[in-house]
Amino acid sequence: MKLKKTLEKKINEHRPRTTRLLKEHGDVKISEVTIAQAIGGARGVRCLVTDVSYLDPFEGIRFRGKTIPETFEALPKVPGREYPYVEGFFYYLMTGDVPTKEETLEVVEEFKKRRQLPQYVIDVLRAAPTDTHPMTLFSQGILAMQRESEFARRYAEGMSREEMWEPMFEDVCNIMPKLPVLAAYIYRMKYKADVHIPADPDQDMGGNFAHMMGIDPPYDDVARMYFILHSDHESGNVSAHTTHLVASALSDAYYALSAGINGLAGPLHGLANQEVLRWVMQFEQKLGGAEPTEERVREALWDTLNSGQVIPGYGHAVLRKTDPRYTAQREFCLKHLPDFPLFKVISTIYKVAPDVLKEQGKAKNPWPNVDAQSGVVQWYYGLTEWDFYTVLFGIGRALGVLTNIVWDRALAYPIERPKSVTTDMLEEAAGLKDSSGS
Ligand code: NMX
Ligand code: MLT
Repeated sequence: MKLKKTLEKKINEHRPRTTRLLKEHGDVKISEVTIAQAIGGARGVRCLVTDVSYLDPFEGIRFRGKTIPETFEALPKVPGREYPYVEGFFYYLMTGDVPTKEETLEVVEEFKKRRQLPQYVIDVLRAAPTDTHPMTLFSQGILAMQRESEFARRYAEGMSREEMWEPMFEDVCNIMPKLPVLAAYIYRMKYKADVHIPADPDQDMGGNFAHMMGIDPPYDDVARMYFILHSDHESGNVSAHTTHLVASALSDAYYALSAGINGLAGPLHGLANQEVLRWVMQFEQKLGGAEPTEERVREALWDTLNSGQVIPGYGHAVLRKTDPRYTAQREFCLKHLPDFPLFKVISTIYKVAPDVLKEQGKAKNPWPNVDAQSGVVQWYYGLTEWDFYTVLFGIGRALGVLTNIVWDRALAYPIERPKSVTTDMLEEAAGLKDSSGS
């Protein structure tokens, strides 16, 4: 595969940069840690390295240096469709090179060969109680396939650190194409009377996902847009960090991704996309047919805050403006579904919520994140089962976190192991106590 050859070349070019930084400039400080950061979730502590994406608080995400519109513009598009091949984007994330149409199609064909789900995964899914959350099934499905790991097999045989990126890459190329198939199986098992649709040999990842979900075009393009937008958000977010952390123990990609997906399933992270829809539906139920005016939305948002809950889809640990992933999906809605009532409610929340959060004065970022806008697009195209939404996020997120762990092995990043301190030590550092404890 051209992708693998290009990646190998990039890795060989990159390795001396990391080695030199480590050997000759390892003492240069790039961050300091305060007590607030140690207690407060390491917010703002610079202690992770990735070149796959970078998140500027005001500009938002850049994938390999390109903004979202630049990324969509640069990559080869599926003929007759608006959005690029997900496979071409995977090539781009992995190497930093925009692939040609031929290079993209080579990945499309390779992924088709590797997308078949083993029967034992289906057996695992079917053994779960019917009320099992789709994220649990998704994570279990990934973990069940760990026995296929090339990385684990090669490690057991004995391999050098320099070689490790290669079986990691193979595992990643085996996992990635199976994820949309796994997701579609879970969806149809849970919500579509357990009636399944076989893969279409002529379709790329986005197209085949829409087909296996049983949702007509342009949902194929919605899937491509969605997977690319959700792929990566630098390295400190819970799903990326967890995947990286687990892989740093030389756990393989199956173990690491399954763990990352478990983190994504938290309501302060990826699960916020289902929470947004749940919030809107509860709000509409309470309205009982009355118009969702700005005043009524404001009242409902205050009720949420006053009952000690967060407004889902708003706020961010790094961003300090409207998430450009929100904007990209809002623009999609303005073009394709401007009059959809649910979109109007989401837009009214966008008008009102930032001022409510500013007035409350707690959230450092009162603006919406990606999750505030993603559910309405899904709902419009018929995917109304909101507890499935985070699985969609998980397929997209896998593109980024799996790329990162290939590079982690290529650059021989060591096991991650930050140091902890005790509360006594913090009190001593703050001058509240001397070392005798008094
Ligand atoms: N609604 C109500 N309160 C909020 C919100 C919000 N949307 N966002 C932040 N706060 C509160 C936060 O709980 C904290 O309260 P306290 O001082 O009582 O502990 C205070 O504001 C300061 O928090 P921040 O420093 O602004 O935010 P932090 O970096 O700790 O957390 C999030 C970031 C994203 C977890 C937080 O904004 C949040 O809970 N948002 C709602 C859930 C959500 O949309 N998550 C999805 C994030 C994107 N993703 O896909 O992962
Ligand atoms: C993400 O996409 O991972 C979220 O926006 C959370 C984050 O970046 O912290």
